[in-house]
Amino acid sequence: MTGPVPELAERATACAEHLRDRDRVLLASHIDADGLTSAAIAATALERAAIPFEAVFEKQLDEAAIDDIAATEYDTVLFTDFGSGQLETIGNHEDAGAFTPVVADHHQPADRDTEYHLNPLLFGIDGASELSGAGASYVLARALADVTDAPTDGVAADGGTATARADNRDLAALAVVGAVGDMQASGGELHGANEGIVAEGVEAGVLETGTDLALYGKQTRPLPKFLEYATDVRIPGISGDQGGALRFLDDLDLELKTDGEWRCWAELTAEEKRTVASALVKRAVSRGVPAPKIDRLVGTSYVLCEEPVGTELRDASEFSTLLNATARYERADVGLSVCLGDRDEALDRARTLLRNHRRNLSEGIDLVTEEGVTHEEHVQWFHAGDRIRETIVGIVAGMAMGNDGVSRSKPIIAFAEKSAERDAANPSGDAAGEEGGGADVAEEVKVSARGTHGLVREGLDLSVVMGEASRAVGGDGGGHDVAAGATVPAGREAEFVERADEIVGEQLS
Ligand SMILES: [Mn+2]
Repeated sequence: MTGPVPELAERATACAEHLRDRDRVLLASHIDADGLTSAAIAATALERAAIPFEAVFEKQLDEAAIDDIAATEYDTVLFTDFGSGQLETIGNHEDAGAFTPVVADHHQPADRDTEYHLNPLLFGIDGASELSGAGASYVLARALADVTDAPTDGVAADGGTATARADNRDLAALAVVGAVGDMQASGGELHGANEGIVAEGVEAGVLETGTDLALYGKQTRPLPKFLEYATDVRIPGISGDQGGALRFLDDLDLELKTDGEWRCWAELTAEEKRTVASALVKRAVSRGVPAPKIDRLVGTSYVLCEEPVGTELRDASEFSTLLNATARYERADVGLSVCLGDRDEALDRARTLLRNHRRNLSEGIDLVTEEGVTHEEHVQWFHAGDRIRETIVGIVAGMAMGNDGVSRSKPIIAFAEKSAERDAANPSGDAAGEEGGGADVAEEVKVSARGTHGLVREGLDLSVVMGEASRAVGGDGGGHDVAAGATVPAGREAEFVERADEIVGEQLS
């Protein structure tokens, strides 16, 4: 078979054959929505192939993490959603005979290569937009089913579903969640190699696609919130306007409540959806929203049709948000269990994490808005200290832009204390003296910067700003043009701001 991505078929088969002949495998994956779905796909495929395995997760696959992996008794390590960029360190362990790596990744490879390396970038496919880590893992999973004896139990009885399980095509749904989680649905839909995976998922009966409103929360948000919270394309009088969103819905001649409770978008009939969507477009046009923005209101929806209507698991975008919430709070175990089908304890836990995450965001935004930011000539900034977690301070900064006193015409820089995880066991957040490098983390400050796409069009590149300004004060950083981050030594924040202000001034001049 050629598999869902023909260019990768031969390498995928080589990787799969190597895995098939192992007694056991260590599976190491990245902690984010793409990494969790990658791990779930790989774990399911290994289990179906009767290859015993254990899974570990890392936020960053640094040298220490790779050393820890090498110190285990496993002879074969399957890396998913990372590993390509770390092949120098991994290769040193391979040379020393510690383990044989199998890598299913989509990030930029290091200068060194290895035999069982499955990465779209090696075969002329864009890893940033056309295939995710979960996609690469899916290609591997399909090959693994192909090189192992598929269990034939139930094939005759269950027909298509059992066949999809036997050849791992049912895992396409998770691959799509991973791709969407890695922001690969640019312009409202998935492209390139991802399309082949979508097609297999549709064929296997686990995915449905359709043209739909490209707003977040189709499955779980009550209609007024669904419209009010949609801020990607701002519609005056509805976006961010609770009363406006309610009035807009009231004016439509539709029965949008069941037993006094607002329905969600996914529960509407096709006819009702058409009525709301066309009224929304009409409103946008009449309020002067430009045509290219209005186009962005519509996109392709990826529905996991075996999941119940009205749950976040049914919508690829909501599913990935749920997984990111588990990842952000170091609960990869919870995210993985949800991907593997736990619909009880793990799903409850994941939902609680997402609720808490949203509360933390809203408290963070309130804090920034109340205390305000300091305006320099070209940038604005605030220091959250330990009052906003470093893992969410960047999102908070971005969301606060446009609030009272926080401009959208300058990038925003946010500082937060870098500290070891503040969990229940360590509520004070005092990381000093903790194991695992606690002493030096307390001396570093996390910096996050956010801009707008408008500023980027004018020349802003925050990855350069963060990189140069942080290195000027003895730190390091990078990222993307519109969002970037850095770590700087505590006490050097003022110098950092001064340098960043200069660089932004040059970029926007
Ligand atoms: Mn990824």
